[in-house]
Amino acid sequence: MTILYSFRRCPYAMRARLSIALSNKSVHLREIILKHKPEAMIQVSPKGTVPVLIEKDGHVIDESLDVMKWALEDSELLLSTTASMYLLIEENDHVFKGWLDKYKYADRYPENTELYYREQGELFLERLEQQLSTSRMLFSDEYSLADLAILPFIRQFAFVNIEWFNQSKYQHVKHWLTTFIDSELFLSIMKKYPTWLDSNQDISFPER
Ligand SMILES: N[C@@H](CCC(=O)N[C@@H](CS)C(=O)NCC(=O)O)C(=O)O
Repeated sequence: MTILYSFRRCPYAMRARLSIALSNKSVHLREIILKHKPEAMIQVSPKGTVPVLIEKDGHVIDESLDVMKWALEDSELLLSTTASMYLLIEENDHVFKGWLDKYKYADRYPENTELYYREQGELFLERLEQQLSTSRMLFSDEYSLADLAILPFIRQFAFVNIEWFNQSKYQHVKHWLTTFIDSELFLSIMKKYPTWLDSNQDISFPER
């Protein structure tokens, strides 16, 4: 059985679970705690980040975007993924994510203010706002790989200061995020599971 090491609130693990939930594949979910990573996970992926997927033949996939591709292989969603979608995901992962961390933990980065970090992050929000002004999702009216990959990070950005976000000017982004958070899909990947311990039984995910 395929195994997925996951952490419920990690946006990278969320994008992996979203893709699996939308696929015809299922995994044995092992919910971990980042402070106490299981030895079995570190052994197969020493870099110690989630998600980590171990295929039936032992092959390890420990980058979230690769887990998405694994889950969605041969699916229309993956086949219709364009270069500009990958570019946007790259901007999310390599630029926006950095500002998100600094905004979220501004006290750890005193060289600039929380407001400064938020404004840097907002440059990406503005970009998304523009795209969402012409379609319900980022590239069309349907979820694309980019929506699934990026939404968990925008959710995190919003919840750093939800009062600010709710009164912000990003009407389309707000609507896009609310639709996502209220969706069956999102609820289905945010169920709470007990922490996996070596002795515990794995949990089948998704519950179908
Ligand atoms: N590039 C990796 C990043 C994954 C990542 O950084 N995950 C975080 C949790 S959200 C993590 O496991 N951090 C290790 C730690 O906090 O110890 C991916 O896309 O899978």
